[in-house]
Amino acid sequence: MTTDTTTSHTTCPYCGVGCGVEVSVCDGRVQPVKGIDNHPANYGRLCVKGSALHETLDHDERLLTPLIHGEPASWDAALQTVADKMKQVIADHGPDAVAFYGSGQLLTEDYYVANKLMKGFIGSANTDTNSRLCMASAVVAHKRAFGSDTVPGCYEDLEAADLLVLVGSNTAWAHPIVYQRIAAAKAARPEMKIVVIDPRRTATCDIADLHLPIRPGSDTLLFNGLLRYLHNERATDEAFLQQHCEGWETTLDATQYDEPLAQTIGVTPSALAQFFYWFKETPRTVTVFSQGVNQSRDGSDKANAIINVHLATGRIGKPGACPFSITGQPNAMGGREVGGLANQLAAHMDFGDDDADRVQRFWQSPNIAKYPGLKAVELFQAVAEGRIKFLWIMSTNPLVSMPDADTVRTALQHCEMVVVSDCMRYTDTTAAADILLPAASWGEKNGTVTNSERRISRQRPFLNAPGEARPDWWIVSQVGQRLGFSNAFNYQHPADIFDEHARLSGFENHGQRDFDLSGLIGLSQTDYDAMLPVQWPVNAKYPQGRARFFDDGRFYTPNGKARLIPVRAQAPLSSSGDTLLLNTGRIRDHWHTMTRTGKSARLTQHSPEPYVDMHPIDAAQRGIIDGQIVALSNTQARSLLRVRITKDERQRPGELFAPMHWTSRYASRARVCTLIASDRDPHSGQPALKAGRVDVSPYPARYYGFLLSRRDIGPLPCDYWAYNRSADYHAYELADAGSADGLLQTLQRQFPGIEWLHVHDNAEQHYRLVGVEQGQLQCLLFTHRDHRVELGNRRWLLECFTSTSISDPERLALLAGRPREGSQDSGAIICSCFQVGETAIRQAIANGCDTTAALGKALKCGTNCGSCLPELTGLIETRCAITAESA
Ligand SMILES: Nc1nc2c(c(=O)[nH]1)N[C@H]1C(S)=C(S)[C@@H](COP(=O)(O)OP(=O)(O)OC[C@H]3O[C@@H](n4cnc5c(=O)[nH]c(N)nc54)[C@H](O)[C@@H]3O)O[C@H]1N2
Ligand SMILES: Nc1nc2c(c(=O)[nH]1)N[C@H]1C(S)=C(S)[C@@H](COP(=O)(O)OP(=O)(O)OC[C@H]3O[C@@H](n4cnc5c(=O)[nH]c(N)nc54)[C@H](O)[C@@H]3O)O[C@H]1N2
Ligand code: SF4
Ligand SMILES: [Mo]
Repeated sequence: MTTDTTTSHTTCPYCGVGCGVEVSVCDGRVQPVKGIDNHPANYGRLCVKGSALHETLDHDERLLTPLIHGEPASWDAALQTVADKMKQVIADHGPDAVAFYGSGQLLTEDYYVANKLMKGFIGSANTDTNSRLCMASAVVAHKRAFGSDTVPGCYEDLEAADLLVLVGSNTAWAHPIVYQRIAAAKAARPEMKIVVIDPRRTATCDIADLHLPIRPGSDTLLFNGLLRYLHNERATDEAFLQQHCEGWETTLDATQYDEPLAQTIGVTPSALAQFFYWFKETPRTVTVFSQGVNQSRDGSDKANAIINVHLATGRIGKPGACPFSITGQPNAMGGREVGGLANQLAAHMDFGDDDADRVQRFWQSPNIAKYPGLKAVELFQAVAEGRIKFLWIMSTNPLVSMPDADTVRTALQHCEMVVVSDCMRYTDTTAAADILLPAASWGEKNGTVTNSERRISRQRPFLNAPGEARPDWWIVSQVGQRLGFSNAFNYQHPADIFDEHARLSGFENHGQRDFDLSGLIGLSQTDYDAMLPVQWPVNAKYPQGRARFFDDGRFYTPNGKARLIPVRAQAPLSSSGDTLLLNTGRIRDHWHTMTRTGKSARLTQHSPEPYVDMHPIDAAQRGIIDGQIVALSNTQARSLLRVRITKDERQRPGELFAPMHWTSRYASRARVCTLIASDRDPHSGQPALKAGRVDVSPYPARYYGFLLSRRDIGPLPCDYWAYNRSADYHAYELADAGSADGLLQTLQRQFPGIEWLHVHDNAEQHYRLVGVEQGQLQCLLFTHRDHRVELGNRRWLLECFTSTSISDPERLALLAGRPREGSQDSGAIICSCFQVGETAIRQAIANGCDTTAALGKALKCGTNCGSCLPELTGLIETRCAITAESA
């Protein structure tokens, strides 16, 4: 028997680390993916999300054909409808009445075409992107300081640093392979110091020498304080400041503060002193910053406060020394290159006369945008006010990810036409669309992405797109042609687009612009296919790419000097009265709105439910007990989440943390963005997504429970439900303040004529219902008034859905919720790769495994992607603490 295997090298579609992924397709089946050994981002490693990529490629819930008002349509009809509407709106109301809203998950080629169409041919700059929610503050800070949006360093700098400061970055979960590289560097050089600055004690703190749990919003105060300290200690680099910087005096002036700094920012004086001292003493310092900085009402100032201390100490452009804005999405950086943000034109050029003229000549465009367009929040406001009448959303899910997301939903209802290009049929945003366009997905698409260290890598296709799905560049080009711009959008292959993008970057550049791919002009399709990962710029001076910018002390400002930016610190955020601060962000195994990771049972099990972390004091004040459902509410919305009362000072009092990931597809009321106000940074327009304000109260549940079903039942008629699935089952967690009657009726409708076994005890709201059909378990509902009552061995129950038949004695066991001979619940899955649960890990630790290596040997946990290593360490440490206490 022969097997037909093809192997491709591509790039992970998740985070900005940009890991190389090797995919083999054997007789049409995608094999478990591997890291590419010599890819400079990951050197063979993949994190748990990357390792599970092959589990997310099925066509379940894919959008397979264009839909006009829910009805299948031909591409021709859909594209013509879109183009006709755009023409009409532009004719009647001008170009600013149409808008695009894109994403850092588009490939560079897709993004380039969308940006060119809007800014160069329609003549409006109303094309913004979810990068507004992500990197916009860092972009402002870079441009203010360097005159260009340049990330100065590279991943090797993180390994070479003697002091690594991680600010508002949960690297362990959000950039796991960078984290592993840092952890390995620290293991090799234990003298390397790591400082984490984050109000929460995150998994990233596990490798930290020092954690500063600052009050949220106090980063500018902290870094201004550091600058003043460095000045007082004469630890600034006077020569560098003199020769290569300006703005020092005014910047220093702005760092005045009156109150004792440590107290104001909420850390101990000794911890603060330690951090300052290490910073002063360590020339090789890298400061990594992410959303705890960017997503703030003063995100740009926070970022400049960080860059200021690097400029003042000359710690930039040197191995192991730079400020490092780490990007979130796989192509956040590519989006910035093409000009995806409404306030950029293209190829790192702005709207000034020279740039606009240059880009117009290059594109031969009839109508170039002359001024910036609306930024995301304003853009959706303009939709709500009827100023934008046509909106095209590509590769993003704003009804989940935008602040005040319910208002965004209402805005779309007022829009004359909403077009959504997505790979998936059922998202909150596709539900609001008039026209749905099916996009090709990862594995089907062909193009390039740029990671956090400016490294361009190829995403190569290894599957055919299903149904009628098409690449985004093709979809946009087709509309461009139908708008009458046939020549400008006559692309045949992404390589054509990449070539044009490279040519524009080099056009009349003469070293004036940092972004320059002139060395990649004229690649044949074969060269493009074979392109190896390379860091921009790629030009005559740097034919192999450039690892570090500013090593020559030259910046992209008119006089070539970097600018220190005076930033006045605002007071830290604080809770007021009963209202608590709501911090939001990521969890380890989910990606954004879960459209891809929600398909992998392995990934879902790490955190199967939407939750909120709460400090024990706040919980006690409100009579909240661990594990119950709580309501988070404010004037905008109300959410229901499972509460986790935190231990070990993981959470500061007065502050909550909730993951951003859950959508209407996965839970009844867990879109936390509905609770967040649209406050934003005045310079970048980036919303303060980490700074919600909510009241919290116990949800008066009459019953709690769970439902397991062989069939997808969709949204359930109960107040709280949270959904996850595998190939064999669909699982729901439940709670409701009313009776379960509606739910029981739904089940009877869903499973007509099947055999039901049940027991119930009304007083306790204790139901056990098991539905069997033709000897096969179909459905199972267990409820109880008290969420603490353990209703059965969940893992075993789920396994029962994999068996083809259930024997008579087993039915009774099912009703009891436990296998007859009694076995232990494996507990929460800690190691997703090898499906190792907490129970087995605790057992092994009790039996003497006192290192992660020993656990790996005994159970294999932690030996593949390594994402669970921080948690394994935590379990070992807890055990040691208990042993020490009882000794
Ligand atoms: N698993 C996973 N990984 C991802 C993603 C994902 O969805 N899932 N998404 C990717 C994307 S697009 C992005 S942008 C990145 C984001 O990566 P990160 O920025 O690392 O992730 P977040 O969890 O959003 O936020 C980081 C931390 O900021 C802290 N923080 C909140 N307020 C403040 C503050 O005022 N000051 C400071 N110093 N810290 C604060 C939070 O407590 C949180 O721990 O992750 C990328 N990687
Ligand atoms: N509360 C809170 N909100 C946040 C954040 C936070 O920390 N807290 N973080 C913000 C940040 S940093 C980000 S980046 C955003 C992310 O938020 P979103 O961009 O809204 O989230 P995604 O789930 O990544 O949405 C991508 C969508 O595009 C589809 N898609 C995937 N690939 C393709 C493709 O190739 N083509 C097309 N056309 N569609 C595709 C997916 O199915 C999905 O529906 O969330 C922001 N919102
Ligand atoms: S760290 Fe994980 S999610 Fe990020 S690119 Fe690498 S494999 Fe993908
Ligand atoms: Mo992001």
